[in-house]
Amino acid sequence: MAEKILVIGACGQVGTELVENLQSMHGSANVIASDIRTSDNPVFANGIFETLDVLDKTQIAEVFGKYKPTIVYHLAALLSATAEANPKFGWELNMDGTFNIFDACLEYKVQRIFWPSSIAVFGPTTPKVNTPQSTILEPNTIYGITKLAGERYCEYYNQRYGLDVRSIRYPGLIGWKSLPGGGTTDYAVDIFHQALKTGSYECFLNAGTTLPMMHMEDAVRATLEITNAASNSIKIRSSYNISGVSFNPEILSAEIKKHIPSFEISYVADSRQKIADSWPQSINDLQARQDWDWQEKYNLEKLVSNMLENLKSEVLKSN
Ligand code: AKB
Repeated sequence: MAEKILVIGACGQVGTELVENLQSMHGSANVIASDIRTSDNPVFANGIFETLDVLDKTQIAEVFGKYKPTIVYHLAALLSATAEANPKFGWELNMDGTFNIFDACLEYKVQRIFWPSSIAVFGPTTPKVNTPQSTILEPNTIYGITKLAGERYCEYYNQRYGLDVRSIRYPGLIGWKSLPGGGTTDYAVDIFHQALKTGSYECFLNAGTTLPMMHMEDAVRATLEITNAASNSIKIRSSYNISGVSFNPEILSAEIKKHIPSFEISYVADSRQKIADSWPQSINDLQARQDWDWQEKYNLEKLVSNMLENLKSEVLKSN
């Protein structure tokens, strides 16, 4: 029987690219994209779309009842900077939304569910370099607190109710097909757009702020690989560390300069600096490599040339 796949929070940075991949793997008729808002990205015009607010249990029951999904990707969340600006709503959306979706998954006997965690589960007391899978978890942002509580919730639902939930701790994600919104790592996408449009970029993080990052193609592949892995290979039911590439704004801008020699970067740190300073610089993902064969494909050089090559035509089109 064909899988029926429901993507919740589909219009976001990860959702948009995930839906496109799922449509080509399973056929548009088997992928239900859902979000509280709509998007004019053509990917949604090609398939099924449902409006879905994860805080509205009636709407959730309608969508689950109508499609009876076998696999659910629950991506709806407020990211770090947006949640910090509205902590109560950040908690409500990220936690109550997850409770509602997990309960629906149990009720409608969903076979597998993917829920994204983040490097935001780590905090200022976590070892910053080559951060281990199991380590001190004392996040000091509301986003990180919801991600840590969510991880514990994933493991609890797996152990208590047998919910087959899989999760990875996303680093900052960098892709050219969709825009991020409300994150601390968003500079690493904005910088490419501005480099091509104006030839300069004012960065909201300081030059030396090293953070773990990943090309979106790697992130979507990791998401699909962990969700499709044999259940007995998934040993960690909270969330897996995964690593792509680590760099800071100065290193990234030097790599961009190899392609656009006149590119200039300046630095005016804002409130997102404090969030970035609480996160690790690099991640140890040995466990993901061992358990489900995780392997990234993009290093910094490949990531930068891929972003500039693909965005060039997009930016030219919009000018
Ligand atoms: C953010 O910056 O909030 C996200 C994340 C690292 O989870 N990109």
